[in-house]
Amino acid sequence: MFSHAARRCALALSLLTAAAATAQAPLQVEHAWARVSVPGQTSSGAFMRLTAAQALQLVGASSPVAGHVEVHEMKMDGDVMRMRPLPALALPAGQAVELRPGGLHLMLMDLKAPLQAGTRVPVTLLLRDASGGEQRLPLELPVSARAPAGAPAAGGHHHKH
Ligand SMILES: [Cu+2]
Repeated sequence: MFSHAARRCALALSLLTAAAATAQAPLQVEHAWARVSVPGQTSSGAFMRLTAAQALQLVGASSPVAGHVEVHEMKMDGDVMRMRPLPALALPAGQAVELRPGGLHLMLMDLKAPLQAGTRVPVTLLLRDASGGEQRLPLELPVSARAPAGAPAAGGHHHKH
């Protein structure tokens, strides 16, 4: 009986810890990955699912492996898929926003070296909250040729940068 109560107490404590961690990380990031690049390729995409606890905007990103990083969206222009940079991507509270091949994505531009499968690349997200405060969220993205298990599949559109 006693040990059962003690276990329940330990569980309650770990839930509290989890709640505290959530309060410090207002953005949930899932299935993050970056696509491999071949030598000579100047840019590559990074993808993830973002769910903000409170409304946030993704206003930029940076990475030591890229000259600069842009938030891109894909849009059909007639029958041609084109992408354009977004100055800010809204992340509504509690709503998952998918960055995936063929859709919204982070573009790692001016790559300094090829992204190799099996490695990880640091990418820092720059976020702005409703009161205008900015915060940085450092991530480590696994580099892969394709979306990891559980990540949304490609939208079916191939594009060139
Ligand atoms: Cu792009």
